[in-house]
Amino acid sequence: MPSLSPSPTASRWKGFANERERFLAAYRWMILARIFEEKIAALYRAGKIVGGVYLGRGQEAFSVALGMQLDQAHGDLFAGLIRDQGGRMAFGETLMDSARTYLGSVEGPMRGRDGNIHRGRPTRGMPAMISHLGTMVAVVNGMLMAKRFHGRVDVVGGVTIGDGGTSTGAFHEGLNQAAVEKLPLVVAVADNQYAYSTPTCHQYACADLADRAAGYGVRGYSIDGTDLTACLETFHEAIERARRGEGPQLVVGKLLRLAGHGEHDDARYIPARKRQEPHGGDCVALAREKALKSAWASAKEIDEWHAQTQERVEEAVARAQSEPEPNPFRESWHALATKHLAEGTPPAQ
Ligand SMILES: Cc1ncc(C[n+]2csc(CCOP(=O)(O)OP(=O)(O)O)c2C)c(N)n1
Ligand SMILES: [Mg+2]
Repeated sequence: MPSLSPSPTASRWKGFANERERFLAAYRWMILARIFEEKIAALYRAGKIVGGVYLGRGQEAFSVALGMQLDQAHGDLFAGLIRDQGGRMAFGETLMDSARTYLGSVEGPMRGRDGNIHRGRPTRGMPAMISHLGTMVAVVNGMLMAKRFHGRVDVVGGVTIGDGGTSTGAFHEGLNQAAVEKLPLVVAVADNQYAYSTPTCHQYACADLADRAAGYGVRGYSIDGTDLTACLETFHEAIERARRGEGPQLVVGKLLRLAGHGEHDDARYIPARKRQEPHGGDCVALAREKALKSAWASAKEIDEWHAQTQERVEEAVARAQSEPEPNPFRESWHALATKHLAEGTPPAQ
């Protein structure tokens, strides 16, 4: 979506000519994710969305910085969770795939049969999300091992998880396996201070989740997940190290969930003072401030990006709303993974 397209020459900024271009491209993905999710939340409140709506508000910088710097065309993988609208789109998911899945269109990758966040396109490096926390690590491990068996050792898999998800057995088993197999895996832990209403003091006893990296024998990073530049630089390094064969990288981003667990939750258990504390800021507002302060963009330009994005989102949603739902009498209810149904391709008539 950003007009600032990657140039093949630069390396430090992963295909972008300079820091400004990379930063603004990421910022514009963040704006798209924020505006799209606000629209989806409004539709949810109007009763137009079936199932839950979970927002990545406050986590866009951390999510986009990983998704944008992985290389879909090269064969990299990105497995996002419920707060990764930004990362998914920055990696390569189209706005129409997102809109169609939320609105139950038969034209979407899940043929309108699986809702909202459980969407993906495995053949394009995006496995469909499994809700059971921690399990996506093993899924990406398996995809990376399959690539390895086919001689591809230069692809990287990105997988995201929350602070709560790191307490599961599946997360431990997956990360341990990736470490032992030295898989090119980048694990992004969005430590947003809550799992539903459980604060992190009841979630883990170590000082920082990145401290666990040593126990797995992997490299750990702990960063301010609201600082887009820090996110971009850290994920750039983590991806490059994984690609060079240095094994899994564990990146922990400190931030705050700026929404309820889902839109059904008003988050009244999160004290207002948290927003004034370190890592409690809004990464989209902070990125705007930095863009203005660095004279990388003017307020007018940013306002125009917002207006254009809003229009694009309205168009995508209107189009998805005008499309049919799956016809229960004609639809084949086989798993979407079966060959003839893969990723939304309709069965041969
Ligand atoms: C194994 C498992 N246990 C419980 C749940 C129910 N559940 C869904 S989201 C969630 C909270 C997740 O918190 P966290 O990992 O911190 O992610 P966040 O929602 O904060 O992004 C829970 C407990 C689940 N999906 N899977
Ligand atoms: Mg959490």
